[in-house]
Amino acid sequence: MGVKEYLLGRIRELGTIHMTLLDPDKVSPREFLELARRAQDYGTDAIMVGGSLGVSEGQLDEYLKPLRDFIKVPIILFPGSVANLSNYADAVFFLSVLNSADPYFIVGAQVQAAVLLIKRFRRLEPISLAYLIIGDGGAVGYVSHARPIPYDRDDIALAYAYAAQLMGFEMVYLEAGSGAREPVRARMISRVKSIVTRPVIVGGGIRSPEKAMEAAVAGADAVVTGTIVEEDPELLKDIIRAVHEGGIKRISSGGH
Ligand code: 1GP
Repeated sequence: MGVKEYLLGRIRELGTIHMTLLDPDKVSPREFLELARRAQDYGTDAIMVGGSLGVSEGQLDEYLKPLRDFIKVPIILFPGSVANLSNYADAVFFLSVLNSADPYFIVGAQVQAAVLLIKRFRRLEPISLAYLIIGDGGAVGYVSHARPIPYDRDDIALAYAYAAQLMGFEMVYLEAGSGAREPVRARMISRVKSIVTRPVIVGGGIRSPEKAMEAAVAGADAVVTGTIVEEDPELLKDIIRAVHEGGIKRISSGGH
């Protein structure tokens, strides 16, 4: 089964899935493996690997290779640049920063990456993703020259997300930026989900079970947490549980 098919199946079953984001730039290879194992034990549905700054291809292979023996959930690359590809992962979010002001981040890097995927990374499953930077935006918003959509402009987020669906993107990611002071608001998530039928992933600044559940109940198909995994791995267990509970609650009450 492909990774996309697996994710869609889990979303159908649970309403909302949880994905753990690990940044090789922030931990040692040993800690990286340990965190991935813990996240898997706690019930995360996939491991995402990426960061906005400073990860080379050789470094990525060194971090990912040992994971293959221990991690059974999919490992999905979440690249900050075209140098962040590795054959030791299962899939790659082939992402376009749709609200960047620089065409390089919308289609330039993707053309370079397409060549690499054809020639060197044939076993990686690409999953196209419209990456929308919201509010704070964090490092990724800064680096990708984004014009972040204000937290309260649900109408602009909806317009971008629906445009992304019409343009054929397989998934949409509402990103407040790693470590954001405020996560994407529930109202924006539910507004986007009222029209968009592709999976909507939400992340950035979620560091409590309450906020994670709020995103799931509002309609997020996937909730991503990164910073909290490094800061307080114990809390991750409660966050994953809250995401799954929120998703089940939403689908059993007939929500989208
Ligand atoms: C960043 O959305 C992710 O790309 C996760 O953000 O590190 O704030 O959890 P946090």
